[in-house]
Amino acid sequence: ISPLREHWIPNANVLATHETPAWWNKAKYGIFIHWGPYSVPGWGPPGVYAEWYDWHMHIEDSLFWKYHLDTYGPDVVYDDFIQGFTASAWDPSAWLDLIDKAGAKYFVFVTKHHDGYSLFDTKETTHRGSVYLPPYRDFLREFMEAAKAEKPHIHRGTYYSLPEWYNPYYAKYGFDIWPGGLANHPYKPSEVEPYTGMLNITDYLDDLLLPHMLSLAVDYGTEIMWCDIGGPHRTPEFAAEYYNNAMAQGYQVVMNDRCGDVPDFDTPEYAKYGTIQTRRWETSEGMDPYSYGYNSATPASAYKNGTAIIQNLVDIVSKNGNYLLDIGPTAEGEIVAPMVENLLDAGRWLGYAGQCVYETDYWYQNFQDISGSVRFLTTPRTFCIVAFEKPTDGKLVVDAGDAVLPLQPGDTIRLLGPNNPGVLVSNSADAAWQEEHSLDWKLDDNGVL
Ligand code: FUL
Repeated sequence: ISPLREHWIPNANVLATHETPAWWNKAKYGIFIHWGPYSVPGWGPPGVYAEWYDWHMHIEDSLFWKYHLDTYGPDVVYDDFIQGFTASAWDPSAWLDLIDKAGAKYFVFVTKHHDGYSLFDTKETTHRGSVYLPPYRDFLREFMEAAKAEKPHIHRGTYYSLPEWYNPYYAKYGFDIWPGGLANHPYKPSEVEPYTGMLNITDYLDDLLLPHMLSLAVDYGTEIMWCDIGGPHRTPEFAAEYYNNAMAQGYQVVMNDRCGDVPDFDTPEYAKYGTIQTRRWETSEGMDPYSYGYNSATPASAYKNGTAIIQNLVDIVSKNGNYLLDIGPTAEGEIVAPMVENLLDAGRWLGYAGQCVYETDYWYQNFQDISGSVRFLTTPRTFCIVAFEKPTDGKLVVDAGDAVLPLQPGDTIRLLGPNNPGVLVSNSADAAWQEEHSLDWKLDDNGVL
């Protein structure tokens, strides 16, 4: 055993010194993938997550409850959707190619949501996952392997829900499972089905949660442990092994703040900070106005378009955050065309202006009022100004409050854009050159762009 292998111990004070690795800080942009049996009904009313179908369908008279009765009738239970989760059109390479062309540098794949259905090999819960039920596929393994082989520059992460709504072993910890508890659900603890796959479980945390999470770390080599909900956990034990294992293998990993303990970064959801945060953070949200899972009721026009994606990304990055943008594929494994188009639009912008996003840092000046339409980003050699609106009169006026922009007459300015990618604009000294390249924007002698 190398000394490195034992560097981390399951002690919260020690684990609290773990930080987000440099690759994560530089990556800025990831794609979140919510895909599971909830993609089969693929429905939710506006403002409610569609991946919560299993929860809301149990609330009498709720919109989900009504929709479920109208659409499927009283005899269909949530678990009946499992057989509809076919992935029949799934092409992992196409997903990865899209993630790459979108300009994202990592993904976070949902390996088990609150419905407890796993998309990886969970030997502890063989009754409820894609490996042990049709279509008998280890989706996570396939995706990780394809990513490693085809897109090695894209980092590989996993979402994992600590709670399982249906699970009586989880309920023993005193938490609500479905609204109204198990009694309100067609499956009762007294029924053998669907618990047959948990015969060796006596404790949810030791016999199910910890082995699942360690498997994601050690067997699947996840680089991002994106837990959800928190609650009862075995996170110090997990984190020590997760970090030691990665160290011994020579890569660096990160863990979010929903594992119940010792977080590396914070995770505002459908929300952003308005000011620079020195502690690392990541906003996650769907392309859908309010769902991570696929919602067939959302009109495509409501998805975030390329401009919205870029403005969110730049805004977040300018305040020291990352952006984890979610797509909800269909049960067949398709990412619907308008989502693809919008992702590619954003990717095109990143293709010529990505140098002002990736590997940048927030501008340290005390410029907190970033509600306006420009954002600032820095690298050791460049200072980027991103304008969200194109100036109508060809002149960009930057109001940086009391802060002094680190630009001076004589600096070289490079205007990045689809029509003049990478064109170098010298400052006012060379008006003829500017004219020739038909660029209106230049620094005047007062340093005004
Ligand atoms: C939340 C979950 O309840 C949502 O369904 C989604 O997975 C989001 C990322 O985290 O807490």
